Parts: sequence; C-alpha cells; structure tokens
Amino acid sequence: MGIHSEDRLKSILSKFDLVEQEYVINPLNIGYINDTYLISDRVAPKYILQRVNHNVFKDIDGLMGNIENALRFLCANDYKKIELISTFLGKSYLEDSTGFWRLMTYLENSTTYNTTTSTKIAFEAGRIIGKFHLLLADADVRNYVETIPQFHSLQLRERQFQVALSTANKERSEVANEAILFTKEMLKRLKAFNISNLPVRVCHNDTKFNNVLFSKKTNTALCLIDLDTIMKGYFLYDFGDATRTIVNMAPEDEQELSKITFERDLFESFVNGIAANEPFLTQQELDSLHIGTVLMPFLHGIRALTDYLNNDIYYKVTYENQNLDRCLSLFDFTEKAHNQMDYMQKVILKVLKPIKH
Ligand code: GN1
Ligand code: MG
Repeated sequence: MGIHSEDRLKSILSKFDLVEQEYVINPLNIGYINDTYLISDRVAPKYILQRVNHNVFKDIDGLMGNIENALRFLCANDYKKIELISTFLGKSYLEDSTGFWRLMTYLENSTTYNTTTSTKIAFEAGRIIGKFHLLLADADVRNYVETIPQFHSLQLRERQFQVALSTANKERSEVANEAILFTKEMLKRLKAFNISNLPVRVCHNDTKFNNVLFSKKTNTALCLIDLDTIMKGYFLYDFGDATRTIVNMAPEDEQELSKITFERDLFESFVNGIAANEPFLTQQELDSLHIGTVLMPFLHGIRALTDYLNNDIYYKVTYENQNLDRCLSLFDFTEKAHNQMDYMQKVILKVLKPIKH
C-alpha cells in the first residue's frame, strides 16, 4: 500500500464527504513529490487521493486556495471539469498526523502519456494548454498565493546550485563534473535573455506532458492535472515545460542520450494546437516563447543536479544516481533545443497570432 497502511488510508477516506461503501485503494507511482492513490468502487476508478508533500509545499492552505480558485474558471465544452471532494467538515483537504490529504474526482476512461510519437496527440496537448490559459486569462494573479516563491527563477536556481556546490561531498562533485561545467556555460547563455518584462499570468507551472489528461478512446485532450503549482508565471514556462516533454521522444530520465530527440513535426503540431484557440498571447510573449523550450529543461536539470549535490533531499529517488541521470538527460535536451532556437521562433511567429487590443 505504498508508505501508508490500508487501514490508515481507509480511515482518511472516511473523513471525506462520500457515500459510504467498499473502496479499493491502489498506489500510483507517479510524480517526484506527492503520494498518490487511485480509489475505485466495484465498477471503476472514481477518485484520486493524494498526500501533499509538506516539505515542498509549506503553505498548504494557500495551495488549496489557489486550486479552488482556478477550478472555478476551468470548465468549458472542450475542457473537462475536475472537482475536489470536501471533508465532512466542509474543507477542501484533511490534516491528520500523517500530513495533508485531498480527494479529487477521477475522469473515467482517461489516461496520460510520458512521451508520444503522434502529431495528433501533440496537437491536442497544445490545444488544451492554450485552452487552460484562455480560461484563466481574466483571472487576477493577485488572488493566487506564490506557494513556492520564485519557483522558475533562474537566479534562485543558480544561487541554490552555488550553495550545493560549495557543500557537496568530493565524490559527488567529481562524478557530476561535466554537468557542473555545462551549468556554468548555459547560465551565461540564458542570462543574455531578459524575460522580466513579460506579462505575468496565472500559470500551471508544471505542464510536462504527463500532466495532460487524454481520453483513452479518442485521444482528445480532456484537461490538465496536478494543479499544485498554479500561481503567477510567464506563459513561456508552460510552453517550455510542455515542449521539453512532447517534442522529445525519450522520457525525462533517459540514460541513453542518443535517444533524446527534438522532433520538428511534434513541435509544429503542438504550436498548431495552441493556435486552435482564439489568440490570447501578446506579441512580446510570442517573441519569447522559443526561449522557454531551452530554459525549462535547463531549470529542471540544474534543480536535479543541485539535489544530487545535496544528497537527494528534495526529489524522491529510487536509485543512487537518479538525480544525476535526470540532470544529464535534461541538459542533453537543453543543448538540442538550443540548436533549434531560430527554427522554433520561425514556426511560432508564422503560426501564432497576437491578441488584438
Ligand atoms: C516535480 O512530482 P511532479 O512530477 O509533479 C516538480 C516539477 C518537475 C517534475 C519533473 C513542486 O513534479 O517542477 O517538472 O517533478 N514539482 C515540484 O521534473 O518541484
Ligand atoms: Mg507537479
């Protein structure tokens, strides 16, 4: 039963406002942060139960408030609604001695993918991420708590890397030498771009491909899941997190670097998918989007490297060098995306039209 006993999980479930019946609880091994369980009745999966990682998310009340706030906007004919089940006390989460728990509806016949080779699926991912932003375009960012301050700030990630490097043990810093050199080089290149004047929006901030939910039957994108990091951000963050995982046919922790690719047809389909929505981006945002596809894998790479140098205190790891492997894989894609910057910009400016004022 994962790290929580079945009795404990059943007792947690009994505090939520559900019809009392026998549920089957199965752990889902997804994500690097939370503990997730699938709750089924006799017929089919019905709910997702999650323990939110309090080490990572310090302000659970703020986080749940952000999600409740965003869910009010996130519903349309072509965007499926996910609901939070409240506790019998009327709250959107439960606090007990094991942590903070929440329960959400599970969409029937839905699925996620870690990678894809299908241009139709890449298009759908673009369409739903565009739709998410269109639905939240009028949301006021001031109503959203910054639950992880400066989450995607390159300056913060650089400082954390420097601290980790100065305290790391000799063995790990030697093994990671190549990655450390790449970090220093790439920091110089990325600092040349000033993105601080871009418009601030309510963003998802973790739009990796497996956070897009698809219909198992039709492969239509249904909605985005994992709303923990909904807070302010730039659209290029969501663009970059999606493209880094969609146009690369290898998984995020691929160790065979030759398998890491930048697939132009998947990139074009993804951008076409965004364009299937009415325009919502400014010209300034369109001009910056291609930077996202380089910045985001680099940011995740530097975070994985920092955690490796810190002896794995942030991400859940299942083997010794997992953080380093993730870093090397993410850096390899960063380099490949960097070589495609001119191409990406050309596609973006051809396909996407700016919002009319
Ligand atoms: C973490 O656990 P998961 O997969 O939802 C991380 C994201 C990364 C992701 C994969 C709060 O999310 O930023 O994209 O791993 N979330 C947090 O690299 O750190
Ligand atoms: Mg996440």
